[in-house]
Amino acid sequence: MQQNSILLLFLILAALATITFLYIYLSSKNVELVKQGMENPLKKRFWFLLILFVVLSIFASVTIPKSPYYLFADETPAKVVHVSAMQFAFIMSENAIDPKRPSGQAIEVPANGLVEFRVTSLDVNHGFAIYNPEERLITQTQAMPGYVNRLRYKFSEPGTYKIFCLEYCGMAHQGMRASFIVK
Ligand SMILES: [Cu+2]
Repeated sequence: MQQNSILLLFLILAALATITFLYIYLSSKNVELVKQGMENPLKKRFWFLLILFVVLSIFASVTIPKSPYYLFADETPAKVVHVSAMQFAFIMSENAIDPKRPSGQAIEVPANGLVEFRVTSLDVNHGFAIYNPEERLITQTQAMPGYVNRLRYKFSEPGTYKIFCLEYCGMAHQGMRASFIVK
């Protein structure tokens, strides 16, 4: 119900914006000035927008497939790690999650193998950010209640990797951290 009214509001605003732009476009045609011999400014604008559109389309078609959403999309992961974020901890398990029974063992993942993290949250939105042994942020996703976000990565360097929450989630947010080992 609420979604429908938001969609309706969006459609009304989109229609208003279209009418406004159409009005500006039609009122700026200056037919009289063109008749008097002035160069039609709309032609220049048309070519500018066409070239801009072509350049941006080429740019987008090259860069979008390289976005992390498609990273290792057609490979089977060597290891799957289930992650449940909660105030104020990460529960990580090699089996599908049972939040009442965390494994307690440190998670180990293979170096150079494809690792898939299946990340969700048991309460509010959290961040799931992985830092390498030099404490540089290398990849991250959101932990959201009701959703499982897949994060795929290949860790080339063995060592202890840290996980921090990057989404402010409450009073003890800064203490929300975990780690795993790449071997
Ligand atoms: Cu947090």
